[in-house]
Amino acid sequence: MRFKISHEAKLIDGKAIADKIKNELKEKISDYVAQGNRPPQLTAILVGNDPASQTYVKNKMLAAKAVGIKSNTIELPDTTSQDELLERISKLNNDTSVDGILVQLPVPEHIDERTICNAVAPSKDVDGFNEINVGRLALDMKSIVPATPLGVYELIRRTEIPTFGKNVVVIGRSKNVGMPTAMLLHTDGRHESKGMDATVTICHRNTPPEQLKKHCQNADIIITAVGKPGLVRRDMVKTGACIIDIGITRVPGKEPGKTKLVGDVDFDEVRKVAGHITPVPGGVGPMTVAMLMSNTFMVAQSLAKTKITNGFGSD
Ligand code: L34
Repeated sequence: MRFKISHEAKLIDGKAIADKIKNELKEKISDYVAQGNRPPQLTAILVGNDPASQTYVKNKMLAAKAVGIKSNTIELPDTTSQDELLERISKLNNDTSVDGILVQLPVPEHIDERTICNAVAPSKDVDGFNEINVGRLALDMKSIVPATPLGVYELIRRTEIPTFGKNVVVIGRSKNVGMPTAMLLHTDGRHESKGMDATVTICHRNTPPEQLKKHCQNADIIITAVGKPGLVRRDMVKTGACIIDIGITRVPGKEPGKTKLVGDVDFDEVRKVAGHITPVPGGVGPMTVAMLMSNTFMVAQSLAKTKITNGFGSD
């Protein structure tokens, strides 16, 4: 009798893990409120009407409601000037009833993303995009960590994928996703910030395809955040590797007029060799939303403490 070699990667169910995190948070927030604190408050600003951004913000508002965070979305037209947006942010920074502030990205082209991210008070910056939080993360200091990289961190940690001394490839070097993800993975776990002690290689658009393949073949964990369907193929993946797919692209579906979401990984083929793999949708996306809730609760707690110690609600 001949044995058929069949193998299928374990699915990392981001939605289920996100639900678990939200349930844990719901309990903690309910205890926090029972102790006499007001519920945490999250305000999102959405400029323009990009359908994907609308979906993501809607998912954030639904999650907030589910865990006991009060939330509000300020919707602004895409003609909003940078000064008007800065004025809105400044008002929220000074509003003691608001804990977390986020400006959903991308913002329209006439608005400078970095100026906007830096305008959010570091203490209320639940996205961790302010230069103070980015800098603190880079220095292994306690900081607010961006939700998507934090989601990837939690997926790896809760799935018990070993990282210490392992080879990780991060594909994509964006400041909001690729860079902070690489930061969490390569840094020393003994510091006050989170660290996973892996050997990290960062690949990007200027990495020659043959080199990308070589780096990936050597990786115990591949994390991709590019937005290019089919980028990670089966021949690039070591048997048993863990694949985390952050890419989200909308492509035409099977039925005419319908679309579907796909990641950067050739899922059906790669799952035959990988050890673990995240799906798209239902992988990193729901984790981003859950970790934003976690950041909002963390910020609310620290702002509440600041109020008690200095008598003021500001930073
Ligand atoms: N300021 N801008 C700011 N903060 C963020 O953390 C984000 N990000 C990214 C885009 N811009 C941002 C998000 O919120 C990506 N992102 C995000 C959030 C939620 C989901 C995906 C990306 C999500 O819920 N994904 C679902 C599918 C949603 C759908 O049907 O389109 C999933 O299962 O992957």
